[in-house]
Amino acid sequence: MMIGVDTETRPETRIIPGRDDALIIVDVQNDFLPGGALAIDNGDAVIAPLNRLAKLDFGCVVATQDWHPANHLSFHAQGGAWPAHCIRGSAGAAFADALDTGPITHIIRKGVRADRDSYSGFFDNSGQFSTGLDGLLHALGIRRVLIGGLALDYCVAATARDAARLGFTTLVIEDACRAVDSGNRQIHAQLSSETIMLISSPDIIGA
Ligand code: VGL
Ligand code: ZN
Repeated sequence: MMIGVDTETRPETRIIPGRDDALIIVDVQNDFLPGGALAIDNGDAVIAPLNRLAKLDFGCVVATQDWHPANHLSFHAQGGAWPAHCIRGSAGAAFADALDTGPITHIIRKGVRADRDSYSGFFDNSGQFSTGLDGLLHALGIRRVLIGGLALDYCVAATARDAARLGFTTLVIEDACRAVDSGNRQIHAQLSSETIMLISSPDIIGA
């Protein structure tokens, strides 16, 4: 059915969360918030919309955690691109205090091997090692995933691309994300493909 006049840039969307939908909360951890080791501008702004969304009737609410050993290859001291962050078990790796962890049904830890990085919540960056998230979602009968968190241009993007490739209907909730490079407009165009839809939380009934 054709709808509306301004549907070319943003298709009209009314999303009703149900049992075959998963909410995936990506890396809402202290080190990615203002004051953290790898702080993302306004990273804490994702928490309020995610807390509202997590209360809705999803089949599961998955939270990912970047969970690195102290000698992780992504750290500057190892020749990597990032300052040391999200060291497993540290305060920086903990979920943000303001994140309501009550509705979270499953926690997926990633980047756990010293010799691999994993932006995606599904696989390491080489695609070789699964976190088990794909099998979990399939076992729970999930068909559609709604994704928010940090950072839009790294771990959210990688998680969304894998979800779409794996056959899940994939929605990225823009106002529930913040990017490392907030000036990068390309990421929005890259993400709004035929297989990934950018939505905002007011599109979701009840949020
Ligand atoms: C992330 C850089 C390094 C992220 C994780 O969560 O987007 N970015 N590790
Ligand atoms: Zn990391």
